[in-house]
Amino acid sequence: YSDYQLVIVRHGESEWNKLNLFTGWRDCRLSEKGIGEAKAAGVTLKNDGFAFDVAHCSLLTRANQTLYLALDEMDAVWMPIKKHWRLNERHYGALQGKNKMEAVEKFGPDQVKIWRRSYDVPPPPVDTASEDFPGHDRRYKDIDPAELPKSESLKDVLARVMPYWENAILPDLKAGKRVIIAAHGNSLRALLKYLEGVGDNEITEVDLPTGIPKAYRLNADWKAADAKFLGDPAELERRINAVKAQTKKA
Ligand code: DG2
Repeated sequence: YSDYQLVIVRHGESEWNKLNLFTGWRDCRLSEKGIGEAKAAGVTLKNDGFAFDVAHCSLLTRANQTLYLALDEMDAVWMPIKKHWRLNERHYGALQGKNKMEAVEKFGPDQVKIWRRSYDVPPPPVDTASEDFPGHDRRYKDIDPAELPKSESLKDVLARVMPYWENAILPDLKAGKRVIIAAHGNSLRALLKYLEGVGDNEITEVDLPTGIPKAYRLNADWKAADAKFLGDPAELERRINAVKAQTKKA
């Protein structure tokens, strides 16, 4: 795997993934199971011979916990970590804190699928007075409030991830550094869409599993030449199905 320069990993199962709540920019912790998934991701990376020079992470606790636990398994907690709000999860607007199954019952499966997986339809927004508006959180105090989201489609997420890719991650890659990014289901779906050139319709069928690293070999244009999920394929399928099952009736 020595020619795989980039690894992305969605955080392990969070407390709110477990409770089946839309999370977005709400800041929950990993569940016990998610802690295990994060450590297992580190073990897989170590066993597969991966090593990194720098890490990038969102400003949300669940991604930071995952990165720390995975790096710890690799004896690499010393690693420089660059953190940025542009890697945060998609802002889920007025859905944040709502139960995903209850949303299906209230709005129907088609509408909820559009909110979760469509490329360009954002969920209903919150207003700036809402506790869900990031402007009330001191970790975002230095950011122009006009830049902070009240709700985001995947397209909006891609638009705010790209400057960080161009200005922070790409320079590390171009300097020959091996990079790991710990982030979220939708911020990483946006990056994956860009790197793998996935179409606007095709991306609606892509779900990212919790805690399973995906490794990239990049081409001369710094896009995906080859990409693969690491670890046990059966476990990968189980975790992807768990994400899909969040809005499916048993
Ligand atoms: C989940 C993704 O984000 O939810 O915001 O609820 O990756 O931080 O757990 P994450 C959320 P879905 O889009 O899969 O419903």
